[in-house]
Amino acid sequence: MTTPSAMPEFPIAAIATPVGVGALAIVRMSGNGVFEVADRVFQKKGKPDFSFRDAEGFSAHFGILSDSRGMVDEVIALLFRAPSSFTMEDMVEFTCHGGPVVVRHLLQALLEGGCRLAEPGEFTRRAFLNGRIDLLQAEAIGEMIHARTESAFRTAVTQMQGNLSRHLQEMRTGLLQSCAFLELELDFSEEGEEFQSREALRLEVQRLQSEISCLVDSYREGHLLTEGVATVIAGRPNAGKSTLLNALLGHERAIVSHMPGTTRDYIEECFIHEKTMFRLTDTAGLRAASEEVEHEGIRRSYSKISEADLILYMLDISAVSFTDEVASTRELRKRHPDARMIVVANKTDLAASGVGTIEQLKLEIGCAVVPMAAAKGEGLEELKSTMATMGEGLNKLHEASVLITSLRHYEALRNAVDSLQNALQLIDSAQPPELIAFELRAALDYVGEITGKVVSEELLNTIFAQFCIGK
Ligand SMILES: Nc1nc2c(ncn2[C@@H]2O[C@H](COP(=O)(O)OP(=O)(O)OP(=O)(O)O)[C@@H](O)[C@H]2O)c(=O)[nH]1
Ligand SMILES: [Mg+2]
Repeated sequence: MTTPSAMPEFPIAAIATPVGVGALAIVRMSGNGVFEVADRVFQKKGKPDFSFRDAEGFSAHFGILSDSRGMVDEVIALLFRAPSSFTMEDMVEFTCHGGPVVVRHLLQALLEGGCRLAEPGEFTRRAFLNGRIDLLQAEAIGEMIHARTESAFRTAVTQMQGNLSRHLQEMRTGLLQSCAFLELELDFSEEGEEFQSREALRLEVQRLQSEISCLVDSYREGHLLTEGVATVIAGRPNAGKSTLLNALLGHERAIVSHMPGTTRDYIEECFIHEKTMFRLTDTAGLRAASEEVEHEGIRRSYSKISEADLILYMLDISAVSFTDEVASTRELRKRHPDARMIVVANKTDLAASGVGTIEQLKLEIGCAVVPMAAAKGEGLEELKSTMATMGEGLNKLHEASVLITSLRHYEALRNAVDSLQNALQLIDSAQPPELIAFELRAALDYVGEITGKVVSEELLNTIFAQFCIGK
């Protein structure tokens, strides 16, 4: 499974902390030969004979680090001996003062000393290739670093601890057992012996299929946790959509004007409320547009609506053409049954008969209706708390130990469910064991793709390319 680029022929080095000014920064290296490189560039204070080769693992040393032009900085060197390190290789980490130029010089010294610059995610990739973590855990590290909400963070931590990995491993063991029985039958085909009755096999495959299906279903909530709730503000021109976007964000992001058709292209911004992240999209108002640019804007509005987890349908209650708006919201709900919807009845300050109409709307549309005067910020808190109820459900979910959050895992598991479904059909139609075993093997491979038991070079490249250099 090792590859030319991942072969530990050269030690690798990279800056592990963000570029910029800070109190401290870390430059790390890993692989065969890091102690020799460290000896070339580092001089321990008061111990001229000190050598990393003789020092113990988990030891810290204070000294001067120099490149070819002289002293770079006073640093602390942390030494890790294989296999007790993040990558399971020999590692040295230097903590220096956190200036961008200092850090660059330090890295330069390590490159001159015999390291090569690490590729993105290469430290984590080595940790995976050397068997310290599986692919799921490696991805969880990436998700944890990028988590922007408490719940996304908790889910990543759970995944990093290996709960999902263990669950998948149990499934693989079950599948392997059934495969082994079927393959034994092939060896004893002349005797026509069954090592596991077809009924028992059927029950086992069914059990695994329903367990995997549960995981597949958890993706809907899981991806909302990590990627945020895709929330689209839609409605007719001039309803006050851009005013609402600005009010939720707390700053003037979108242009607001009394001219209908102001917003042409959609605008996306993140908004975090009560631990949940919402990806807000303000869209062009929906109407029969005569002009080409607006027409394209409206096409994009519909496309965003079709990807939404939550639709905030906004209407101007002071001008509401009641039957038209009821028809529009019903149509949207019919077309997007999976998305949740909140109707925002805006401009209550202008509508004398507002309250009556809102009650009517609730009855006619059958979903949450929040009255609002967006321009004054009235109703904003009620809307936020209605949005948060969706978030609350999500925040409870992270306590459930296994949850699918990545599209890659979702697709692999869906393929596994399909293969198991094929296997069930073959069992029911009394097909020969080799055909059934073939489908079980396929399911086994799909599940194995997730943890990295079965994995291609291309897949690894795609996964680790998303990491930063130094991780
Ligand atoms: N009276 C009143 N006016 C509002 C309220 N909310 C927004 N408006 C006004 O309504 C007009 C349209 O607001 P926008 O936020 O631009 O509306 P929009 O839905 O984004 O419009 P398009 O981008 O054209 O689709 C502006 O003049 C706003 O000041 C409100 O609660 N009360
Ligand atoms: Mg607008």
